[in-house]
Amino acid sequence: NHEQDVSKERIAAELDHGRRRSNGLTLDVLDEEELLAQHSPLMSPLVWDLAHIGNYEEQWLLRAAAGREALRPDIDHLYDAFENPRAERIGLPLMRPREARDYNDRVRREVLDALDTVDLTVPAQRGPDEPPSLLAAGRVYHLVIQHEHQHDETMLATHQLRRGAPVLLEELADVTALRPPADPEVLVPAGPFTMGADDDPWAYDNERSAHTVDLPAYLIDTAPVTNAAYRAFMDDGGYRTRRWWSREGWEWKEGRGAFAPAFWEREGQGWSRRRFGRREVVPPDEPVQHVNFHEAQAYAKWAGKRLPTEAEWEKAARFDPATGRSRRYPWGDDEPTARHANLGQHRLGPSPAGHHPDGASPLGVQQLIGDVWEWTSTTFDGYPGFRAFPYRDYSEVFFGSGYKVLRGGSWATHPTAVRSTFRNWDLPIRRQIFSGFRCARHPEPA
Ligand code: AVJ
Ligand code: FE
Repeated sequence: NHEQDVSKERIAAELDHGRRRSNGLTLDVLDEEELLAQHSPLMSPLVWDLAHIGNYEEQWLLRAAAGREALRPDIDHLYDAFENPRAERIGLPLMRPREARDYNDRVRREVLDALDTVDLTVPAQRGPDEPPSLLAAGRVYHLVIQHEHQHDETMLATHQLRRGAPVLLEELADVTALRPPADPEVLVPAGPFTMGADDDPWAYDNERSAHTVDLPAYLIDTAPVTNAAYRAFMDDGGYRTRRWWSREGWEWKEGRGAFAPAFWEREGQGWSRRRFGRREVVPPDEPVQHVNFHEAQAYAKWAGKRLPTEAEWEKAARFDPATGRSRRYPWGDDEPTARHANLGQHRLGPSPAGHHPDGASPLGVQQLIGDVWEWTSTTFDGYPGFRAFPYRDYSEVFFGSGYKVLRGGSWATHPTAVRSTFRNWDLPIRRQIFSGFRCARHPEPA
């Protein structure tokens, strides 16, 4: 029952977790110069993300949800993601780190003050022609909490692109039991399942509404594709063989001169990689990450398989054949713990394939949530009856324009910011994100 989860104490605690994390990626670890610098044209200066987080919170939790007067309407345009492409943010008159910290603190104090008086028990919908309520079930708070964590993951991608001595600490690998799946693939039987969410107070507009999707039977990998498996593709000339690649994929690869996942470097006969300022041998058993959609698609074709569609991914990640019900997570409806999934930046990378057996789906598919975002073959679009909430620019403006859907979250994703219905999207050429994949295929005729 999701209703029970909606408490103001929980909201305040989650807001605090997000802020500690944001500060831990910025003010606590980098000097002013590094915070103001642009580490890659793909990314914002970290101080932009930081003040954007505060400004977003001001706009949605202070002004829109609590009806309070604007604190800094003059800066809205600086921190508007659409007005300012990432590569241009360095040229804006941005707040300095200290100013951003003071601003964020001030917004947060007022938000917590207003939280005491807002009513989260209002109906979700007043009338058929009224917009859905921002406050009902704490929905707008959940969106803002997730927004901060999404930017924290983005800031981690900036850290990965940054040069210089390591600044991020890795908690000792608290990897759970290694119990690899019995088979490399499982058969998902044909039939309908419920895709998307109606009553989840954390769901974004693009996860709604719940609808029935009937799928033919398919096979899906029980673990994400590993570095070792990906190397077999590379060693077999995968990056030199035209027929494994789509036209756009080949064009990207040739234009870029790509020959391996991002951050990999040749070392003797093997490969090393850069990870948050350290150089290390590529671990064979970890899910491959920093591959883009084209690379994932080429590997799948080489392997005689294909990428799963988004619906196939979601069915594998929540359908329980015993009850016919769709769960919130592969393991059930309980919120993730370290036992279930590698989420929340405890490690600075994925867990080796075969870990987190307690996070397996009823059909025995592992590591669907956490570790690496998984590319699907589906172009990001709205579900039937889509209705933008709370604003068109969150999802709707990206529909139908060639963004590919990624599912399941990564090691860098906070547990509140992912579930089996959560949809992420990016351009097919992007690989600075913590992206990997698993394959699917048509079952052999019996
Ligand atoms: C859902 C990760 C694609 O970072 O572009 C952040 C999330 N939206 N601020 C992004 C988002 C507005 C979004 N992704
Ligand atoms: Fe944002």
